Amino acid sequence: FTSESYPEIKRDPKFAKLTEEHVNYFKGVVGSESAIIDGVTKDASEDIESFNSDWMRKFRGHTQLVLKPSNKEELSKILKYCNDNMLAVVPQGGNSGLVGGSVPVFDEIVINLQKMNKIRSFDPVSGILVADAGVILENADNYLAERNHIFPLDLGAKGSCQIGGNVATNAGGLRLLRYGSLHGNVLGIEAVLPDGTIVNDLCTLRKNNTGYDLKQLFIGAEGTIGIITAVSIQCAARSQAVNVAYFGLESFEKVQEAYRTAKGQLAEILSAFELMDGRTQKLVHKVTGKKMPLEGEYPFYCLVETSGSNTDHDAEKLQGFLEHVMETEIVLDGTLADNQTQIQELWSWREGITEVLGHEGGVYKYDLSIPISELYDIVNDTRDRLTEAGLVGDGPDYPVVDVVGYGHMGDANLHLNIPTRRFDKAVEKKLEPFVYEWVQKRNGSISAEHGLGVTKKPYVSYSKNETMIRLMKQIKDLYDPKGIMNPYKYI
Ligand code: FAD
Ligand code: 2HG
Ligand code: ZN
Repeated sequence: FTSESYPEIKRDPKFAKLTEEHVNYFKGVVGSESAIIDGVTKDASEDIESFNSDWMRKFRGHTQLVLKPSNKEELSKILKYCNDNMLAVVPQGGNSGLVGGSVPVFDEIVINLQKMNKIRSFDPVSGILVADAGVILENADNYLAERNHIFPLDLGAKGSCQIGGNVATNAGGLRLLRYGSLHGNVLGIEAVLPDGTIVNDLCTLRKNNTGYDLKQLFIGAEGTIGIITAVSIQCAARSQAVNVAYFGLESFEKVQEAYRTAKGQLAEILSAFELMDGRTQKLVHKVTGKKMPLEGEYPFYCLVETSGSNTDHDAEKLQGFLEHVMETEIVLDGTLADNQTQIQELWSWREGITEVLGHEGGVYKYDLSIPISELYDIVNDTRDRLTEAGLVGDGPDYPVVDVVGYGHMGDANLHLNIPTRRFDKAVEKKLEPFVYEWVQKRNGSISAEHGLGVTKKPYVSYSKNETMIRLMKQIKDLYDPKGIMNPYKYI
């Protein structure tokens, strides 16, 4: 999609168009090497295209300018100038977001945080890390690993996403079940507001009841009220003993039983419980060519991870759990990994799904919160609906390759994905608003963890009532009265 694919979104004429004078100002602030320019002057130092298109290659904007400030003072000058001159901006971290929020819709200036990438401090007693927003998640976690701690968030895009982007999207990921959401773990935030004000709320206290907790507004705001420049975050001690089991199951009822049993028997050492349907696993096999972890084929799979402090104790617990779920036929087959290589290999069958889904063309993605007992029904209902319409099948005549589901079972968060050979209006019409209505009927959420971006903005009323939307708009107007921050998205 480019902005032309959204005829309903028009470039807002209140925003100024970039001029050579603007560019000269910005170059004076960040230096020529930190301003990637295309179209205004001819000295583009880096390909601007990668900043204009998103991870899925689904959304593409037309920015002519990418700025990479090195510190909050530079950023403050940039934003104040943009605000004074009505120049729209898009904050950008690792550009791994899945809702089209991190790239421009039209010609908004991209402000990329990659140069603000220093760890500021770590306290091994409290476990509190303070780091710049542009630190890549995996780098933060490796830094913590050397100090026997763990970042409380992990996700498949860890090698490219930034912790500022993670906080801005309130990313959930693979271990939310164990460590909780960023709303609980983030203790403080430093940010720059559109008028250039530097907000220093980089508190490193676990407890602080001294008025409205304003940092929470930035968590999940997707760059619509300000740009996060640093975060302080509570990190747990890293577990010494990690084990992963991968199971094949005959039905979603059995997956639920397995989850209940895991919570009961593995209790405090359970650190992840992930769901994959058989179709996703076949797709990973087909695209990567890797041998499947289990001999037989099953309609459902789950990945269970334990993290504890005592290897013998954990192994005993896990062994007991395995014996129980096999004897009672809750699971039909399983395999266990207890060294790092095997563990990573099993995780790749879960973490690698997003990547392989895009293999044949485009993907329609829905990131849903649904009451757990009905979590998988949306996949069957959607598949039936598209099949009845003659849209799913093998071969080029059919736009839809398959309808698959996977996700964070422990968080009742399902990723409904419809991989396609091409984007097709007939498919879109069958999917929307069907999926959103389905979710609304069950009081679910149309965006569990990826955010609203440009894709979910028109549908927010399926999960938020009028009063809530009005309050959200008031917040937006208070922080960004001129509306320059990530326009056309979120609200
Ligand atoms: P970007 O994509 O650059 O930006 C995302 C949004 O945040 C945009 O609206 C942008 O304007 C804003 N933003 C970025 N940085 C800042 C900042 N410093 N201040 C203010 N606003 C900012 N998400 C999950 O929740 N769970 C998962 O398990 C998960 N797995 C993924 C796996 C893969 C393979 C991929 C590609 C994505 C996955 N995601 C997942 C999506 C997730 O949103 C992003 O990976 C991540 O949180 C975004 O970080 P980023 O630095 O790439 O941000
Ligand atoms: C995951 O859990 C991510 O793997 C991505 O949130 C989900 O691609 C998706 O739909
Ligand atoms: Zn996810």
